[in-house]
Amino acid sequence: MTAPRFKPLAFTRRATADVVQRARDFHAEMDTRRTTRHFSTEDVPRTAIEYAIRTAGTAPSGAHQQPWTFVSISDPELKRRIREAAEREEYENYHGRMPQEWLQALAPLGTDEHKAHLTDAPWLVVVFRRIYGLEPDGSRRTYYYTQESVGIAAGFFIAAVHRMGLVTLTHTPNPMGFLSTLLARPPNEKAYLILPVGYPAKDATVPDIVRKPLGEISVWR
Ligand code: IYR
Repeated sequence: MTAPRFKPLAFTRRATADVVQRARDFHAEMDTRRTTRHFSTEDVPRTAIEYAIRTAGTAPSGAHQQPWTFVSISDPELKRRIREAAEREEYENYHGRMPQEWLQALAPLGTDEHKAHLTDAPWLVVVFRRIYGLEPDGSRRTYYYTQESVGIAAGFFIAAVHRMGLVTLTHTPNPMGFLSTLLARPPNEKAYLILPVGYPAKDATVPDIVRKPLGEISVWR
């Protein structure tokens, strides 16, 4: 057993009015975030991606096990192979594997098996979830709450990308096993999400949909 070690919390105390104003400002900024499927091929510096990953890495995680790996791909040939494999799976999804109810749920979003974002975006960041730890001697270590932890980290990543002035898309090709093969990931990592990152295309569009208002997503007691 390792004994806990503590240090003072680094914390900036803000006046209540500032708290509310900062809450408002952050919401206003996040409310302009949209998921688009239309990316420009324009380059984005690697440093920007590195900072988004660093931000994701600040997420809380079960037992602080940080069960995530971010694989960033800019190599056009590898992006092409990922797109090819994703489109092959998605063709099956849209032409028989997805039940009618699912296709109906997606209809307003206009998604289909064509995944141009996988080759247009200058970066693909594939988030892997570590389902267990591997010790140097090869033994397994149980990891806790990995779904929640990686979900939170992905959320931080998405917020970071928006904040820096770029766009991303939460893409979950199904099944995602091909990513482990193409990216040579170890058996304790499972692909969780593909996040293409870049500038939006000049003619990028988004579905004309609205977010639920506060009253519909909150309960107060
Ligand atoms: N994975 C498929 C289908 C898909 C499913 C949901 I739920 C979405 O919100 C969007 C797409 C695809 O990537 O097209």
